[in-house]
Amino acid sequence: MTRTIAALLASAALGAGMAHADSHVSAPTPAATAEMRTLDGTIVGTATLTPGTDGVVVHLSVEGLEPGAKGVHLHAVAECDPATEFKSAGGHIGDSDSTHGLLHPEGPHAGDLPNLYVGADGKGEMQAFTARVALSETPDGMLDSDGASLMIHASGDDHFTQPGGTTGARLACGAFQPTS
Ligand SMILES: [Cu+2]
Ligand SMILES: [Zn+2]
Repeated sequence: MTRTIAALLASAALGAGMAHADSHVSAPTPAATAEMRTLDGTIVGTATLTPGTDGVVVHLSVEGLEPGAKGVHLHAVAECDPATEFKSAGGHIGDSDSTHGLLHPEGPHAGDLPNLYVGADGKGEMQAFTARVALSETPDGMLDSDGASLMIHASGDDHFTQPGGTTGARLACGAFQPTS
């Protein structure tokens, strides 16, 4: 009897799977991922970029960081060299086109994002949607020849102060790699 029910459940699950496949809509998957590392090389988390119809979902998950608000930006170059204190990653994407800050009247930069909040346990998670960047391989795209990176800063971004919004030192950097 139990065996029969298990078999029925298995076939029901299979049927559901087939129905989903027939819908011709596949679940979105990240187009690029980045391993987040601090200056001493410690891996503190992962970032992903998933393209939607008119923008990109950025997801960031971290652990082992000091609690509090951390500024997060998309930087212009996929190069996280600790010897340069991560200055190798360049500035915020679009920093020559406008003013820094999600809340600045003349902003924001294309690469500006909301803050990451790290809890008392050192863990934090951020998900944000932005329509100001694209994952294209064109010069403006994040998968152009010099790529793009995600930067976590030591302090929270006030989304207004110039040039980088009170975010302080570059704490952790991740260079995006295409997943395919
Ligand atoms: Cu930054
Ligand atoms: Zn900026």
